[in-house]
Amino acid sequence: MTGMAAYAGVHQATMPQARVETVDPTTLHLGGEFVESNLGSAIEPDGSVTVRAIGQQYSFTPQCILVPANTPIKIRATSADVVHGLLIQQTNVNAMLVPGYVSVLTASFTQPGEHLMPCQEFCSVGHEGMWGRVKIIPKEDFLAIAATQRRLSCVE
Ligand SMILES: [Cu+2]
Repeated sequence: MTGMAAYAGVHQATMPQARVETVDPTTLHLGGEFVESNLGSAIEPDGSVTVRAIGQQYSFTPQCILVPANTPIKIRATSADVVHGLLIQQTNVNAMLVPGYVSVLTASFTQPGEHLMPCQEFCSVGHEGMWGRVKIIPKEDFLAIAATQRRLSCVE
Protein backbone atom coordinates (compact mmCIF):
# COMPACT_ATOMS: atom_id res chain seq x y z
CA MET A 1 0.00 0.00 0.00
CA THR A 2 2.78 2.42 0.95
CA GLY A 3 4.67 1.40 -2.16
CA MET A 4 1.63 2.03 -4.33
CA ALA A 5 1.03 5.41 -2.75
CA ALA A 6 4.66 6.36 -3.24
CA TYR A 7 4.54 5.24 -6.86
CA ALA A 8 1.30 7.14 -7.52
CA GLY A 9 2.74 10.25 -5.89
CA VAL A 10 5.92 10.18 -7.94
CA HIS A 11 3.99 9.32 -11.09
CA GLN A 12 1.60 12.22 -10.56
CA ALA A 13 4.42 14.65 -9.78
CA THR A 14 6.53 13.69 -12.77
CA MET A 15 3.97 13.07 -15.51
CA PRO A 16 1.99 15.88 -17.14
CA GLN A 17 -1.58 16.23 -15.96
CA ALA A 18 -3.97 13.86 -17.68
CA ARG A 19 -6.12 16.67 -18.95
CA VAL A 20 -4.21 19.77 -19.89
CA GLU A 21 -5.97 22.68 -21.50
CA THR A 22 -3.91 24.81 -23.76
CA VAL A 23 -4.49 28.32 -25.03
CA ASP A 24 -2.44 30.57 -27.32
CA PRO A 25 -1.03 33.37 -25.12
CA THR A 26 -0.42 35.64 -28.11
CA THR A 27 -4.09 35.82 -29.12
CA LEU A 28 -5.81 36.00 -25.71
CA HIS A 29 -6.92 39.57 -26.39
CA LEU A 30 -8.37 38.78 -29.82
CA GLY A 31 -11.09 36.31 -28.94
CA GLY A 32 -12.04 33.12 -27.16
CA GLU A 33 -12.51 32.41 -23.49
CA PHE A 34 -9.96 34.91 -22.19
CA VAL A 35 -10.94 37.93 -24.25
CA GLU A 36 -11.27 40.94 -21.94
CA SER A 37 -15.07 41.15 -22.08
CA ASN A 38 -15.29 37.55 -20.87
CA LEU A 39 -13.05 38.02 -17.82
CA GLY A 40 -14.49 38.28 -14.33
CA SER A 41 -17.08 36.19 -12.51
CA ALA A 42 -20.01 34.44 -14.18
CA ILE A 43 -22.85 32.41 -12.73
CA GLU A 44 -23.24 28.94 -14.21
CA PRO A 45 -26.62 27.23 -14.72
CA ASP A 46 -25.94 25.01 -11.68
CA GLY A 47 -25.47 28.05 -9.42
CA SER A 48 -21.70 27.76 -9.17
CA VAL A 49 -19.47 30.63 -10.21
CA THR A 50 -16.65 30.59 -12.75
CA VAL A 51 -13.97 33.26 -12.51
CA ARG A 52 -11.81 33.90 -15.55
CA ALA A 53 -8.63 35.92 -15.11
CA ILE A 54 -5.30 36.56 -16.75
CA GLY A 55 -1.96 37.64 -15.38
CA GLN A 56 0.39 39.79 -17.38
CA GLN A 57 3.43 41.91 -16.56
CA TYR A 58 2.53 43.49 -14.09
CA SER A 59 -1.12 43.14 -13.21
CA PHE A 60 -4.08 40.82 -13.06
CA THR A 61 -7.24 41.29 -15.08
CA PRO A 62 -9.63 41.81 -13.45
CA GLN A 63 -7.63 43.62 -10.80
CA CYS A 64 -10.35 42.89 -8.25
CA ILE A 65 -12.16 39.54 -8.34
CA LEU A 66 -15.69 39.53 -6.93
CA VAL A 67 -17.16 36.27 -5.64
CA PRO A 68 -20.10 35.22 -3.46
CA ALA A 69 -19.63 33.51 -0.09
CA ASN A 70 -20.66 29.89 0.42
CA THR A 71 -20.66 29.06 -3.28
CA PRO A 72 -18.48 26.65 -5.26
CA ILE A 73 -16.02 28.76 -7.23
CA LYS A 74 -13.97 27.60 -10.18
CA ILE A 75 -11.09 29.83 -11.19
CA ARG A 76 -9.78 29.50 -14.74
CA ALA A 77 -6.70 31.59 -15.34
CA THR A 78 -3.75 31.89 -17.64
CA SER A 79 -0.83 34.16 -18.44
CA ALA A 80 -0.42 36.46 -21.40
CA ASP A 81 3.38 36.55 -21.21
CA VAL A 82 5.64 34.90 -18.62
CA VAL A 83 5.01 32.63 -15.62
CA HIS A 84 3.06 34.35 -12.87
CA GLY A 85 1.60 33.10 -9.63
CA LEU A 86 -1.91 33.46 -8.32
CA LEU A 87 -2.04 33.29 -4.55
CA ILE A 88 -5.08 34.29 -2.52
CA GLN A 89 -3.78 35.16 0.94
CA GLN A 90 -5.29 33.39 3.97
CA THR A 91 -6.67 30.64 1.73
CA ASN A 92 -5.24 27.51 0.15
CA VAL A 93 -5.67 28.94 -3.36
CA ASN A 94 -2.22 29.02 -4.95
CA ALA A 95 -1.35 28.22 -8.55
CA MET A 96 1.12 29.02 -11.25
CA LEU A 97 -0.12 30.77 -14.36
CA VAL A 98 1.89 29.43 -17.26
CA PRO A 99 1.60 30.97 -20.72
CA GLY A 100 -0.03 28.47 -23.05
CA TYR A 101 -1.93 26.61 -20.32
CA VAL A 102 -5.17 27.13 -18.43
CA SER A 103 -4.84 26.73 -14.65
CA VAL A 104 -8.04 25.49 -13.04
CA LEU A 105 -8.62 25.90 -9.31
CA THR A 106 -11.61 25.31 -7.12
CA ALA A 107 -12.43 27.23 -3.98
CA SER A 108 -15.24 28.12 -1.65
CA PHE A 109 -15.16 31.03 0.77
CA THR A 110 -17.30 30.96 3.89
CA GLN A 111 -16.67 34.48 5.19
CA PRO A 112 -17.38 37.71 3.36
CA GLY A 113 -14.24 39.85 3.31
CA GLU A 114 -11.27 40.86 1.28
CA HIS A 115 -8.04 39.05 0.49
CA LEU A 116 -4.90 40.26 -1.19
CA MET A 117 -3.83 38.34 -4.27
CA PRO A 118 -0.12 38.88 -4.93
CA CYS A 119 1.79 37.38 -7.80
CA GLN A 120 3.98 34.82 -6.05
CA GLU A 121 6.27 33.91 -8.95
CA PHE A 122 9.07 36.34 -9.69
CA CYS A 123 8.14 37.69 -13.12
CA SER A 124 10.79 40.41 -13.67
CA VAL A 125 11.33 43.98 -12.50
CA GLY A 126 7.71 44.94 -11.81
CA HIS A 127 6.92 41.79 -9.85
CA GLU A 128 6.77 43.53 -6.46
CA GLY A 129 3.93 45.72 -7.67
CA MET A 130 1.81 42.92 -9.11
CA TRP A 131 -1.13 42.62 -6.77
CA GLY A 132 -4.80 41.87 -7.16
CA ARG A 133 -7.64 41.62 -4.69
CA VAL A 134 -10.43 39.14 -4.07
CA LYS A 135 -13.62 40.48 -2.53
CA ILE A 136 -16.14 38.04 -1.08
CA ILE A 137 -19.66 39.34 -0.61
CA PRO A 138 -22.89 37.73 0.67
CA LYS A 139 -24.46 35.51 -1.94
CA GLU A 140 -27.68 37.52 -2.18
CA ASP A 141 -25.72 40.69 -2.91
CA PHE A 142 -23.78 38.90 -5.61
CA LEU A 143 -26.98 37.58 -7.21
CA ALA A 144 -28.46 41.08 -7.22
CA ILE A 145 -25.49 42.43 -9.18
CA ALA A 146 -25.46 39.38 -11.44
CA ALA A 147 -29.02 40.15 -12.47
CA THR A 148 -27.76 43.27 -14.25
CA GLN A 149 -24.28 42.25 -15.43
CA ARG A 150 -23.02 39.29 -17.42
CA ARG A 151 -19.49 39.43 -15.98
CA LEU A 152 -18.81 40.70 -12.49
CA SER A 153 -15.75 42.21 -10.89
CA CYS A 154 -15.03 44.74 -8.16
CA VAL A 155 -12.81 46.94 -10.30
CA GLU A 156 -13.85 50.53 -9.67
CU1 LIG B 1 3.72 38.29 -12.02
